[in-house]
Order: sequence, then C-alpha cells, then structure tokens
Amino acid sequence: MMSTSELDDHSRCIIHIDIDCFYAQVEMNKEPKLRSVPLGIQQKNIVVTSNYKAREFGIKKCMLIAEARKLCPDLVLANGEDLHDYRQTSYQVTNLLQRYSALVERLGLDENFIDVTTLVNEKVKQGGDLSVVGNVFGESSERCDCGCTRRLTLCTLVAQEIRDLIKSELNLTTCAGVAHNKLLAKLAGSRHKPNQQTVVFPNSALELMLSLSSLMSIPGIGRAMFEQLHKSDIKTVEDLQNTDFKKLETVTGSDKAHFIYNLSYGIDKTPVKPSGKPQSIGLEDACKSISVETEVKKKLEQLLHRLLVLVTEDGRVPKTIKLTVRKFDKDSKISHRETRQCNVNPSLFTSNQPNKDAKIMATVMHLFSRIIDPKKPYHITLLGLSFTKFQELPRNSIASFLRKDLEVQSVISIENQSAVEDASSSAPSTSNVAVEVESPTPSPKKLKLSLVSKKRCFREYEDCESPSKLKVAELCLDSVPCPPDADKDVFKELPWEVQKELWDDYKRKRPSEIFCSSQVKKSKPNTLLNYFIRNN
Ligand code: DGT
Ligand code: MG
Repeated sequence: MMSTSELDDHSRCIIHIDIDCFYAQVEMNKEPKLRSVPLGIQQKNIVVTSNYKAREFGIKKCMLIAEARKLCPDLVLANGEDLHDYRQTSYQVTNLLQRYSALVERLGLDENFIDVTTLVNEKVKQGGDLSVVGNVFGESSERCDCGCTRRLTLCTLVAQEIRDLIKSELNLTTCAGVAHNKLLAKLAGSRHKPNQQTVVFPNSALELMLSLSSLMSIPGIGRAMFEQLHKSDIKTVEDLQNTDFKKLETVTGSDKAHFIYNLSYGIDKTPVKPSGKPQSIGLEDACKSISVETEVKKKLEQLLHRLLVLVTEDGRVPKTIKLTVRKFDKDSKISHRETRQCNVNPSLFTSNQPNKDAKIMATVMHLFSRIIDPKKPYHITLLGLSFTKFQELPRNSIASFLRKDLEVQSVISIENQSAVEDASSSAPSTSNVAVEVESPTPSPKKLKLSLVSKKRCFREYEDCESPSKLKVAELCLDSVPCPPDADKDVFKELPWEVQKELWDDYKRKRPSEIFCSSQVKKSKPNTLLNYFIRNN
C-alpha cells in the first residue's frame, strides 16, 4: 500500500461548507415559531428534509409523508416546492464565502468548497501558537512535516470564522470539513453534524477512506461506476486500493482508473473551480464605535489591502468602488447604513501603478466625506468596502493588452470631464453627485495612443508609421499570423509589412479556413481582435 504523504501535495487549504437541514433552516428563519417544532419540508408526497428536532423521531430525507407522520404525529409540514427562497439564500452564502477567496465552488444549493490557501499562507507568516478549532478526524497523532499541520490548523480558525459569519449574517448553522483537498474536506465535514467542523490531517487520510462503508460514499464514484466496479468484484475501498491497476483500467478506462484509484487513497488533485463570478467583491468590518477620522482611515486601509488581494485573485478589473458606513445615532439609539459609490480608474488594476493603494484610499476618503461630516460628532459601528461592475480581462493575453488601452481611453474621457458618478443606494432620491476620482488630465499623446489602440482592436490592420503609434506598431509586428503554408522560422524573420502582405494574401485566397472556431464565427470576421481571441 502506498503512503499518501509521499505522493500527495499538501499545499492547499480547502474548506467544505454544508448548510444544516438547509430548506428547513430557511423556513425556520421565515417563521421562527417553527424552530420549536419537528418540521418537515414537503415536496409532493415526500419529506425532502427536516429539522433536527424531527430527525430525533427517525425522520429521514426522502421519506414518504405518511411514513413520517407515523413516526412523528406532531410533524409540522412546510411546502418546499418553490425553490426561490432557497436559491436566494444559497447565493447569499456563496457571496459571503467570496469575501474570503475568489476560489469558491458551489455544489448544489447548500454546499460550497472554498480554497483559502492564500489567506492561510498570509496568516502563517504571522506566527504564534495555535490549536485546532473543532473536531479532528483520526486516531493517529503522527503529523507530516511539510508545514501542512500548521496550515490546516490555521484553516480550522478560518473555517470557524466563516461559519460564525454565516450564522451572524444569515442566521444559518453549517458544518465544515477542513483538509488539503476537496475529497477529504467533504468527507471530514460530514463526520460531526450539525453545526460542527472537522479537520483531517494528511496522515489520517487513509484511515478516513478505509472507514467508508461503501464505494458509493466516495464523492466522484456514482451509481454507474459503482455497479461497474461491483461486477468486477471491487466492492470496498480496500478492494479498490489493492486492485490490479491494469485490471482497473480495463474496467473503467485509463483516465477514470487513475482518478478513482487516487480517490481511494484520499488523493484528489481537482482544483476548486469558481462557479461564476460574484457581482461584487466586498469586505465589511463591524467595530465598537469609531468617532475619529484617523481610526476610520486605518480601518479602511486594512480593508482595502485585503480587498485588493481578493480582486487580484478574482482576475477581473473593477470599475466601481463602494463605501458602506453604519452610523449609530445616540439619541434615537438606531443604527443605519449609508453607501456611496463612484468609478475607479481601471488602469490602476491593469498596470503596476505606484501608490495604487494611496490613490484608491484618496477616493475612499472622498466618499467618506460625502457620508460623514467630520465637524459633527459621529459614531461608526461598521465600515465596508466593495468593488463592483467588473470587466473581464484575460490577463497576460495580447487581446487583453489591446483592450486595456481601449478601457483606459474610455476612463480618460470621463476624467477629461473631471467627473464620475456618485450614487447613494441608501438614499435613492439623491441625484448623482459629481466626484473627481483622479485629477490628472492625460497627455494628448496618451489619449491619442489609446484612440489608435481602439481602432486597432476592432478594425483591420493599418499602417503604423507615426511615432505615436509605435506601441501599436510593435504589437502588430508581434502579431501577424503565419499562414499555414509558409515556413514559420522564415516568416518570423520577415519585415512586418511583408508578413502582413503574405497573411492578407492567404486570407484573400482561403477565407473559410481562417476563422473556423465557433466563437470567432459568431463575431465579425477578419478583425485583428478576432485573430487574437482565436489564438489565445
Ligand atoms: P444536512 O446537511 O444533513 O443537515 O441536511 P440538508 O437538508 O441540508 O441535506 P442536504 O445537504 O443533503 O441537502 C440540501 C437540501 O437539498 C435539503 O435541505 C433539501 C434538498 N434535498 C436533499 N436531498 C433531496 C432529494 O433527494 N430530493 C429533493 N427534491 N431535494 C433534496
Ligand atoms: Mg446540508
């Protein structure tokens, strides 16, 4: 039997979050009286789930209503056929998780994987003594020395923080599993329910896998695969581990054989795949009471620093920044939130701008001054920052480079008007107020370059003679595609004009062969941008 620690990579920190009796919790939040009764959620004639009070009577998922009533005559039923509220709550949970990492993968309505490796690695640097929060799976106290013990221990703290946040913001209890991969995180999380969390360290991975009663308990092995394996006398996790690999390959095919063989040892290299990008990436920090501007600034700087890490992980470029302030009115004893937002210059995110944080902070403090009059006393109990309205830019692509200039140009035009939008969501009647985000007026040269880039993005090749078009000319030089019937090495050495002539000639003769991918076919053919998209 192989040792997973030797073959496996333990560098990641994955949390699996599963909401407890999901539909039932949503119904109990809508109607708190239901908390004190055994509650079943009905779809057609079955109970699709129930609260934990009902489970004490032996009510199980997907039990017939009649059967459930026999077990628990006082069972209260709520109709769960309209999924709207469940779906809405489900996305609220995912959105909360996205505060911690851009790598959040939804699994059904009530489960999410979240890869918090970046966050944990930041925390690792801070040092200090640590102990695990929650349950630890496994008998073994032996630990690997690659650093995963400390990382996963820190990850349990993050998991607890996330679960606390879901509880405080959405009033939902959850279970979490913590491990270095998705498979182990999911399996660990189901070990202690409800409202608990469990970590599995790599040295206990085998023990966890061998504790599974059936191959069907391995996420990734479905009914069809299970039956296929069963027919070949591979019935348990141990059978799968000890099976002759060549035999397994003949049963499932080579790729699947590798995949499930690894799973049986607790090895799962699949990444957490973000399921759709959030419409906003934001952070909020509740505080006791802040009434001094220097403290406000300090807190906002901390939030911004963390937020920029999240935005970088996300990969998109934000267009708008929003500030949220919760103010406490000492006279009325009422708190209320106010928000202000304005555009930010996308070039801050697409280039290595010096003092990027300071520039964004200036904008943030400007927004702050629109909510709070510093001359009057104030008590702030929460500060929040978020980026919204993203543009998708595949970084490091030539197409994105071209588009970058185009986007900068569009913002430059706004800056030339010295005004951007400032909207207040808490006061819908407020008319848009002009806020200057960045004062410098671009040099005519920069503006011209951007305009040239715009043309270049969407029109055919043009001559690149003027110095102001140099950047584009360089790009064009890099970019003329080599016709398939030309020798690539020779083509590379040709002057750009000749390359272009050869390419144009090839295009004229063989237009149908050039834009062949479905994506490109849909868009306007024969554009430089299309070429780049195809080649990315
Ligand atoms: P848990 O996680 O054991 O505390 O309980 P739940 O209720 O969260 O169960 P889970 O996580 O398996 O499923 C999430 C929700 O999905 C659950 O509240 C109701 C729904 N659901 C689960 N299984 C079925 C099913 O077989 N059919 C239908 N229609 N809905 C289901
Ligand atoms: Mg659940």
